[in-house]
Amino acid sequence: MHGFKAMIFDVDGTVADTERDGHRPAFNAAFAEVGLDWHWDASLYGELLAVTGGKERIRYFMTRAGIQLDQDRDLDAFVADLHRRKTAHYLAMLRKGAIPFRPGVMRLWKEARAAGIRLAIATTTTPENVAELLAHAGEPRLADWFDVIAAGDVVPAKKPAPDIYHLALEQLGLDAADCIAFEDSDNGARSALDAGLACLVITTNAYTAGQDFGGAPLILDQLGEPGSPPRVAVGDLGRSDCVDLQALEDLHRRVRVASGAGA
Ligand code: XBP
Ligand code: MG
Repeated sequence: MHGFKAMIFDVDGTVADTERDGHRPAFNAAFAEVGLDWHWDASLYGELLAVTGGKERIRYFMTRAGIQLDQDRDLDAFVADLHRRKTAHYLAMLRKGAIPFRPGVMRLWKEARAAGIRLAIATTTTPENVAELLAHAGEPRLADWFDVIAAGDVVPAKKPAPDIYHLALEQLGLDAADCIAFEDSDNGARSALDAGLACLVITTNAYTAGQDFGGAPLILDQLGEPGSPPRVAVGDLGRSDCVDLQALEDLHRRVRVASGAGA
């Protein structure tokens, strides 16, 4: 018995490093496709990541840049069209296997399955993006490993709002205290913590290193693999040299004790 019953994973930045070399060029390809001279370089994109959701990010960029459409243009339709084009480019990249998983993710999912621990996804990204990422990870029918895939516009408010984690917990039929969340960003951390997921593992990336993760109990640069340990910024892995079930068991117990729920 592992004390916790499910792992809930964020996708972008956590399962795979999708933003700088995945979503970002897909956005730029969509802009070029419709003849816009917009170009999101890596630095600007890092600032735009403050807003989750591709459609919301396009609007945020337009507001920041003071870009307004002609009076007779429908902004919603314009943004939706751009985002549809962007998603097509992103899916094409995924189909080429252009974006690998981060270290330790597949290993941990296999450990969870072997131990009867349930798996779920709670992400802001478009559901098709999740399906395609999982379909090209080299594991047949990987999406079937997940009891819940909560993604995209299915909730009224995206991260940092807790909505998507509330939905995942509801669909799992589990309490937050029985689950561990995995995130990469401050927006994601706030979403998970505000949904009551105090047992939170953060794997930072180039865009999120140094952000404030709201007191997350374990912050590292990756999940690691046996013999290839992560750099641990907050918390510890106990007797493990990577984030494995033993390390997660210890973490979950420490968080429960700290919350007064007992071991
Ligand atoms: C990250 C996001 C998404 C992606 C772009 O989601 O905020 O919006 O950047 O994907 P998470 P879409 O970290 O929660 O996985 O364009 O499909 O939104
Ligand atoms: Mg993320």
